[in-house]
Amino acid sequence: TALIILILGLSLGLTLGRRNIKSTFFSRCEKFKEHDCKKLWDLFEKAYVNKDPCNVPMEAYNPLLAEVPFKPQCNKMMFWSKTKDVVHGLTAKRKDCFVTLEDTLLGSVLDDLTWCGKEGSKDTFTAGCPEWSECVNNPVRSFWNRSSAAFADVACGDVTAMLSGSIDTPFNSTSNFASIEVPRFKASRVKKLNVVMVIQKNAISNCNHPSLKNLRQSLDTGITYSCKDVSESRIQECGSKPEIACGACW
Ligand code: C8R
Repeated sequence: TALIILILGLSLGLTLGRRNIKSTFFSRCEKFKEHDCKKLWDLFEKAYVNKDPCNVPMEAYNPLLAEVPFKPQCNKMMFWSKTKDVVHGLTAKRKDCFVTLEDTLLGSVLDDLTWCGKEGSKDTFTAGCPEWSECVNNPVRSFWNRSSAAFADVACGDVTAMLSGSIDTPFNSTSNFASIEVPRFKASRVKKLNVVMVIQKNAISNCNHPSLKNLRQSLDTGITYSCKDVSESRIQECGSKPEIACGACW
């Protein structure tokens, strides 16, 4: 009996875990009208189900991305590295000024979720999946890599990036921002990159940091660069005062 209870418990746990990501996917997806969430879930699953969770390349998500391509939103697109909470604290309130990948359907549906499949199973797992750096081609990492690339591909006009003054290397070559997004900004579409250095109380770097030289050098010729040190409180103020014009946030 103990064994039967164990097996029942395990399979119930698995079903609930799966229900969980599927129901999260649908409830988040349904907030965006005019989309067939069932079709999107099926395309999403096809990317990783029944596959070795260390062998899901970026391209596995091509059919999903093709179904809901990102629209260019010139002068509003916001990129970030190691500043996710500050950025989303602002963009949640100032959708009139900025859009991040997490404000798009796919980005918001999959934000903060973990998922993977297994060879020989039609299930989606949310536990026991590879960690971010355990293997490059894991389902979560490949999704963010593929979607960041597609989001950066449509960047246009003046683009903003929030980097962190609280870390040693604000522009780190291993980040998605440095390795995937910046190389895709094209001078034919992007006029300017405005870096906002988020300065928190214990800041250790700012716009003078040497890593930003690498950022300037990796920009396509013709894209103007600027960098401004902005306190976290000023960013929050922009979020809490809708009367501040987008261009006057900092
Ligand atoms: N981007 C990357 N990673 C994202 C993401 C996103 O939009 N959304 C989420 N939730 N994540 P980091 P970075 C998760 O190291 O590497 C895009 C991933 O699961 O602070 O420079 C976005 O457009 C991953 O674990 O930043 C942004 O501009 C971490 O967040 C860059 O790429 C990666 O966060 C940020 O990527």
